[in-house]
Order: sequence, then C-alpha cells, then structure tokens
Amino acid sequence: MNIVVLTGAGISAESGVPTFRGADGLWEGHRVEEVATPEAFVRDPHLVHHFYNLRRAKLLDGTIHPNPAHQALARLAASKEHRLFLVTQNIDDLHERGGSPDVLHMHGELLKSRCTECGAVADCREDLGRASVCKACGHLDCLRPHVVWFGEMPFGLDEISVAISQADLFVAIGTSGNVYPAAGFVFLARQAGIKTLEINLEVSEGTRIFHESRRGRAGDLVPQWVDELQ
Ligand code: BV8
Repeated sequence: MNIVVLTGAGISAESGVPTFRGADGLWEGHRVEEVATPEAFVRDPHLVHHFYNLRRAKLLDGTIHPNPAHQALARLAASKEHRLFLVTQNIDDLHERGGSPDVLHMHGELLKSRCTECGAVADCREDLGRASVCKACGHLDCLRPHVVWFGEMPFGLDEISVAISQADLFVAIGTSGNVYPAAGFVFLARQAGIKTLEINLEVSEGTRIFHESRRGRAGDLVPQWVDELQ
C-alpha cells in the first residue's frame, strides 16, 4: 500500500516539545502567528532570533528524544509491503532521530539556517543573531532560521500533492488542522477517493472530514496502527 503520513506538533508532544496550541499558541505573551512571520523578523529580528534560539537550544539540550510514535513510523518506512511518504509540519529532527530515512519538512527545519543574501542553507546548532556570518558568502547579519513563516510558501507542495494522488491511504497524526495548506491535504485525499485516517489526542478542525479518527496519544496509537499494517 502507498501511504502518505502528515505529522504535526502532537507527535512530538510526548517527547517534551511543546505544541503550538497547547499553550493556546502563546509564547512569552506573543501569539506565535505574530512572531513566526517575515514582518516580525524585519520589525524585531532580536525577538524572532530569541524565539528560535530558545527552541533550538531546548531541542539540543539532551532532554528531548524520539518517542514510540516516531519509531513506529521508521518501522513502517522499513517495511517491504508498504511505501511511506512522510511529510511533517514540525521543524524538530525527531523523525530523523527516530530512524525515518526520508522526511519532507514542509515548514523547514530548526537545525538549519538560510542566508538572506546568497540563499545558502547550512546546518545550525548554535544561536543565530545579527552578529552571525554566512560561511558561504561572508555577509554579516544575513542569517535566518530555515523555517517557513506565516505568509511564506511551504516547501514540497507539488511533491506532496503528487504523493497524495498516488496514495491508497492518507494519515494525519498529531495536528489540529488549523494551518493551511497542510490542513487542506485531507480534502485532496478525499477528492482522490483515498481512505483517510486521523490519529489525534483531541477532536481537530478536520476530524469530521476523515473516514476514521482515533482519539488518544500518538505514542500509544501509532505503534498499534503500524502493527495492524504488518
Ligand atoms: C501560506 C514553522 C501562501 C515555524 C509553521 C493571513 C496571512 C497570510 C497567510 C494566512 C493568513 N490567514 C491564513 C493564512 C494561511 C496561513 C494559516 O494557515 N494561518 C492559520 C493560523 C490560519 N498559512 C500560511 O501562512 C502558510 N503559508 O499560506 O503561503 C500559500 C500557500 C500555498 C499555496 C499558495 C499560497 C505557512 C504556514 C506555516 C507556518 N509555520 N511552523 C515554526 O514552527 O515556528 S506552522 C506551525 O504551526 C507548525 O509547523 C504547524 O504547522 C502549526 C501548528 O499546527 P499543529 O502541528 O497542528 O500543532 P497544534 O499545536 O496546532 O496541534 C497539535 C495537535 O496535536 C492538537 O490537535 C493536539 O490535540 C494534538 N496532540 C497533542 N498531544 C498529542 C496530540 N496528538 C497525539 N498525541 C499527543 N500526545
């Protein structure tokens, strides 16, 4: 079976990565939608760098590890009976650390920087700031997190829609269905006549669109679901 899996912040929640709407989308009193935008970066680059530097440091402080849901998807990727296309909204590296070989980060990656002068994308495991220098072009004060902000075009949309059109099953795991275009993928799947399954802790914005919706923690339900497929 060809399976497309879309994951969101909920799959990393049990690993200790806070979700966006768990704290009703607030960070230090700012709405995430106000901090994660190109306008915010122009208006207050220090605030936006600080937002990502804190999250990057937390991801790298040794307390955050892949959970059984990440590991189950890696098992699915290795199975011979199925072809898995894994796309995540998350910018953490827990799918990779959980063993998934191919992960499409449609909203970018926290552990990468991008140069606004030359476009170079580089690994980034330390704080970024206005004093940062691009190793590719040598410019100063030109690095930003390699993440997709609100109002910016997500990565891989064509690849994702092709994968959905060729899939037998579309599964959304740990996402509230608030953010587009990711939240629209289930409609694409329904239009293509594909079976759709949601695995989520709570009822989401998209629950009623899915053929089946399983309520519970990803760490419990995803390994069960993958076992059912074997
Ligand atoms: C776009 C990276 C144009 C950065 C993120 C006005 C102006 C401009 C745009 C818009 C606008 N109005 C609407 C839009 C579109 C906008 C949008 O959707 N806004 C929302 C707020 C309405 N989208 C965009 O701007 C996108 N770009 O539209 O470009 C375009 C696009 C296509 C075609 C043509 C033009 C770009 C959006 C990307 C923004 N960047 N992340 C960063 O991380 O800092 S989004 C960020 O928030 C995440 O990546 C994620 O996508 C989203 C959070 O969503 P979830 O992952 O679902 O997380 P959430 O906390 O909401 O839910 C967690 C769920 O897990 C919950 O349901 C919970 O119950 C569940 N859960 C919790 N624990 C568990 C669990 N489930 C299972 N087990 C558990 N243990």
